[in-house]
Amino acid sequence: MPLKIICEDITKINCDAIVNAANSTLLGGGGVDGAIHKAAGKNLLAECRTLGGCKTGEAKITKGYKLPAKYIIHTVGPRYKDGKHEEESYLRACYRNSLELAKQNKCKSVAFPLISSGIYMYPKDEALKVAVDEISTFLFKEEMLVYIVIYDKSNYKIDEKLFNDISAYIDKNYVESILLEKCLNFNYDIDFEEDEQIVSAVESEYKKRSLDDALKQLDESFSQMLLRKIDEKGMTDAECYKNANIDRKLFSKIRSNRFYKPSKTTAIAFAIALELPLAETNEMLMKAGFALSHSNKFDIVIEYFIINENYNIFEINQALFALDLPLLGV
Ligand code: AR6
Repeated sequence: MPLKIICEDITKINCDAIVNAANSTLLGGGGVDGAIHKAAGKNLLAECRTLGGCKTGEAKITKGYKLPAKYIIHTVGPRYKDGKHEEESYLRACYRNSLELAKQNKCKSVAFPLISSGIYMYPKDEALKVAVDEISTFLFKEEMLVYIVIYDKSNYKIDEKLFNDISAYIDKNYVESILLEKCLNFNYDIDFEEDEQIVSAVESEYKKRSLDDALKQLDESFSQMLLRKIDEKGMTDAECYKNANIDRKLFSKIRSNRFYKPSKTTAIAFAIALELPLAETNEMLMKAGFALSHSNKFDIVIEYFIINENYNIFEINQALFALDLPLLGV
């Protein structure tokens, strides 16, 4: 099951377990730890006293008491000094051990704060990268719904270079598209170069196929195209829906109903999972009644990742989240 990034107070989340960024005494503190103890009530502290503390990178579980969550998994992140004191491997261990504990306790859904990224000073963009990396590795093997909970969105950071590249791409294409619209309204002549490139890529894709194949594929539905592409790529169904950040149940629905009409974000998620180039992505989207356009920031960001052949859905979602745009899959 998928990874979701959300903006929330973790104490309000209704899922099987929430994770606490604790300290090694497990007896409460500031930040998210303080908020969790406050919301869960005094019985949490009483149970924590019986646990004998917890080492950095390890995790222990308690009941959720007054929280909507059934369990609290307490993990102790590293204090960030300079990145040369095994901070990253301790932080990775926090996610791995917490997820393992959730699995042992049959949790189907777990919510994480960005461990170590507050009082322990781990740089937020790097903390996020570690979180996404460890959680997505876990989700390729296991079925679970995992949330990364961002408390203070204004502090949310993705890799600076990526952010700047995407912003430049949006500026160029979005602004051009708005100008184009204005020019068309005033009947100015305009060079349609980039959109022509897309049209000619689609055309040449069609030319490569025999007429027979092309005719057959004309009335192929979204679901049929998806299953054909999975076969052609030699993927398993699970590889495809996991790479698409889509849960197994939704995939089964699409698989069993050839007329299933997915949402635009689901359709794009599958195109990304299949690593389709732009022309084929548009072809697949058309089957579901959608298209990528330059007058929509979301579409431009998707196009940016496809053109740069970056098909990592979790990275794409981090960027979409940072830009307040809808996420793929989930
Ligand atoms: N919901 C979700 N996230 C939150 C919440 C909340 N209610 N409150 C804060 N955060 P921190 P650490 C975010 O400092 O860096 C404690 O005293 C916050 O914005 O809580 O691992 C412990 O006892 C930040 O991104 O934990 C330890 O001594 C993230 O949670 C020490 O702090 C983690 O920030 C642990 O420090």
